[in-house]
Amino acid sequence: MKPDILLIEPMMATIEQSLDQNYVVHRFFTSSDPMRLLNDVGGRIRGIATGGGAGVSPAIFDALPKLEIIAINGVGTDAVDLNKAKARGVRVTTTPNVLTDDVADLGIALLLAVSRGLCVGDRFVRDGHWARQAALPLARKITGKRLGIFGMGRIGRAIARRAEPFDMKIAYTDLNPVADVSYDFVPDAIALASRSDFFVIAAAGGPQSKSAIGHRVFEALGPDGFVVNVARGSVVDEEALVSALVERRIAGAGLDVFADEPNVPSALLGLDNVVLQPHRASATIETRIAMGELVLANLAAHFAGVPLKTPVI
Ligand code: 8YV
Repeated sequence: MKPDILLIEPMMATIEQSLDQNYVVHRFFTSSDPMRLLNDVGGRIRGIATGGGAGVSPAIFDALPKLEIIAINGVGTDAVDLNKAKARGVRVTTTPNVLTDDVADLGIALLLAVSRGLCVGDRFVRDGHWARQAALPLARKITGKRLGIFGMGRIGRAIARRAEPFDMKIAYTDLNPVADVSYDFVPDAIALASRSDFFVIAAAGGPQSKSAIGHRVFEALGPDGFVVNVARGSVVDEEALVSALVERRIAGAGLDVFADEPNVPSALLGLDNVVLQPHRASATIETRIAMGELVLANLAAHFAGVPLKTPVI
């Protein structure tokens, strides 16, 4: 008998094929009446595959009395209630390491895109302004500048490594100094921002970091400073960010994540000092295959009764 699992968001076709081969897969995202689906099959579901952003809502969690494992296709656990999982004996796995490079790459890409005005330049060419000899404002240089990284975990470190060849002066904030990195540790985000030209957010989401980056950080960063966020929208006070951008109290932002995805504050849409992405830092074919394979491996290990590959709890 194949175990029943709930698939909260789509995965790559090849990964979904493997899921279908091994499980009875109930697709939450294609259901026309998801609550009815939960009513009908909730009592049989033993596993969930979900995304880091999507997680597991309390309504879903509570509708699955036989749930044994949540396999997150991502590294963030902030959208899953780990306390509830622990209390109910539900195992949770993520896909660490395999997405680090891509998220760091997109962090650097956003940093360059916003400082060099890549999207503005692209629109300028497409709209025929270049041919009409119109002027485009000068961009900002990144080589040799000061980079502040908020969150020196795996992804923060990978961003720092990529910034080194740009001769950037790197400092970071984390809960504590990180033992094996040589970059300057700055104990709080405001102090970090005041000594940064570029402020990159790479911290895990969740209560500990909620709205950690707000008005005072943007003030400390100043009108020549740029923000990049490849972590979670929840780490930023989004209203404060939007007003700082609209009023040009900071120079610009490159954003892959937002407080209420997929809703993006409409004030950002008309700004030329902002580069926007639809939460896709890990969305390359190579990485999504590797992530999907880890999800498959964790589910398989669980149902075979052998140790999980990448457990959180
Ligand atoms: C993914 C993420 O976009 O790793 C995470 O926590 O949020 C991203 O890598 C997501 O998990 C896929 O939905």
